Amino acid sequence: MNDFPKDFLFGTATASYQIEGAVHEDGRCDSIWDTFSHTPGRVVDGDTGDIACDSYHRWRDDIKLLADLGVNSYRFSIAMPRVMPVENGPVNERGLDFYERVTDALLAEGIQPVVTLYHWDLPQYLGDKGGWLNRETAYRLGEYAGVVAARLGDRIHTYTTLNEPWCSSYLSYGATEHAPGLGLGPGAFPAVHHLNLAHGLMTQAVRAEVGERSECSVTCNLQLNRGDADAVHRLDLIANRVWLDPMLRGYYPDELFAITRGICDWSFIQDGDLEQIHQPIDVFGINYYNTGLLAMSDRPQFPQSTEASTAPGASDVDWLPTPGPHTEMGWNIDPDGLHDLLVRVHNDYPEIPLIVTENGMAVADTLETNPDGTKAVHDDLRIDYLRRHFEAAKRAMDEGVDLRGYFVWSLMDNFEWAFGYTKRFGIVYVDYETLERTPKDSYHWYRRLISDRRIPDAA
Ligand code: GCO
Repeated sequence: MNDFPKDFLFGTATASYQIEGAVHEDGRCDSIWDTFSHTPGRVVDGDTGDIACDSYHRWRDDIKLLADLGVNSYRFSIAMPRVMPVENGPVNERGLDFYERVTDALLAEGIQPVVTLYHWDLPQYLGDKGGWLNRETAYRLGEYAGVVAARLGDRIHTYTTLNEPWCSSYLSYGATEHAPGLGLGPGAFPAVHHLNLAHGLMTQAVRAEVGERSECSVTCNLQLNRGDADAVHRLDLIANRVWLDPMLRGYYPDELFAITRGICDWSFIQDGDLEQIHQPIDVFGINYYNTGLLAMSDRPQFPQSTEASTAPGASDVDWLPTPGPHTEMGWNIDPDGLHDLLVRVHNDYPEIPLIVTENGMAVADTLETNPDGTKAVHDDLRIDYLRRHFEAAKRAMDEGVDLRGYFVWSLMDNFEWAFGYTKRFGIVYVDYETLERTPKDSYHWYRRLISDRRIPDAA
């Protein structure tokens, strides 16, 4: 008996700035992440994405790794700075050529491309005008989405508009952890709305090119929090329903306005915006890693440096330490949280099929050399993590959740944003001196899962 249906999408995920490098090649312009990573003190060890995994040159090797793994899909992102490097300038065909080559090579291996149109590398020229605080950014992203879809068309299985708008707004404008790192607290709410607007405009632009021949989607890192019920409810509004309701239902919840009264007047919402945002999509992507534990608090919390600062409006919520074990990121391991999150979203939005667009674990991996000179990474912790999360997803499916696929983050170790190269999420090890790739034990484990469509028993 197989655990997963025949057309279930098994994949791995990556993102342009995290793997490509080649930041000055073929006409690419700077992104806000180039600026941020080159600003001293922003990224651990001063790491940047200048070289990263050099996938811009080694993409054939990477596709070979995918083919050997046996995945039927691959989630990667397209860098707007390669496609539209000049403000109001012509489209950069060389940028599109690169992604077209990747797309066709994937298809030749029977691997469906699942494209993220925006995975945080906003062109710096848009950053200079306020980035996501500026409504115009949403329109530029819409145009860009249309340009990509016009070139790649229905060769792309699924177009995903945004990756984790929570990070692109709260973590980037509310807090200081991600580019541009402005630390504005509740000043991040305009970015939230403009990202929602961009999602709607991008979806319409893609549809105008490919109609129903490709699927349209968006990916959010929805939160599954535990603890005090009031606190959990507040964070649900701020971190989950702030995306789900406008995108899938065409409104912001009244309660969201109520709990943010006094810190945001939402006057940046213009007439007609919600109709623009509320576009039919085919599948909703969820990135899941861990859970939170919350309590109500009577301390005012702006600004401060814990996760709460990234959730304006949650100013009366405390994040408590979670019970272990934890990953190298300090994130708790809670597979039930994935099950509970999938069931919750399915119950509240039963019309929309779901996909796990990211799940994985940072481990302090060590590269070992076998007696015969070959190399190996024995990442049992990651295998255990993945096994338990696949089981949790499977349990949710057995209970009726329409889950269409699962993408492991990540195909290979890469630039982990503010953590630089210090955190390894890959199922393939990258030696950053030589850029050599070595499949880890988890890669081999995942290959077995895919070929059997069944979760291998615990060792
Ligand atoms: C995100 C991004 C990825 C990360 C991954 C691990 O979720 O932050 O989509 O780019 O690398 O999640 O933190």
